[in-house]
Amino acid sequence: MVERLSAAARKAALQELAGWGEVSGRDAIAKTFSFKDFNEAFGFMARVALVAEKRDHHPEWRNVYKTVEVVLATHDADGVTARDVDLAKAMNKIAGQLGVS
Ligand code: H2B
Repeated sequence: MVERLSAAARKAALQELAGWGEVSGRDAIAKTFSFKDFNEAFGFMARVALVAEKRDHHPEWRNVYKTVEVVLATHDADGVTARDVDLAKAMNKIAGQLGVS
């Protein structure tokens, strides 16, 4: 079982993760991605879904038109772990490939 990150480790990880922040009242990290249009937002979600399924680590997310609100936590650990940090990095990379930070 993967370990929850300490508050200090989570903070350090967040400094390397553009656009990600803490969720108030919960041990989780979040980012809202904003795309050009729905097509691009859904394309992002489709790409991320393939990565998430491969890693067996899945986001909580909500799409409204061209935005995708993402919350990451490791449910099995009831908090943020390295698996969330790694998925957040992958999401930033995929968004970057679509021309969005
Ligand atoms: N996703 C996330 N975000 N956290 C988990 O703890 C988790 C998951 N666990 N996806 C996986 C699936 C687990 O439920 C299965 C049985 O491996």
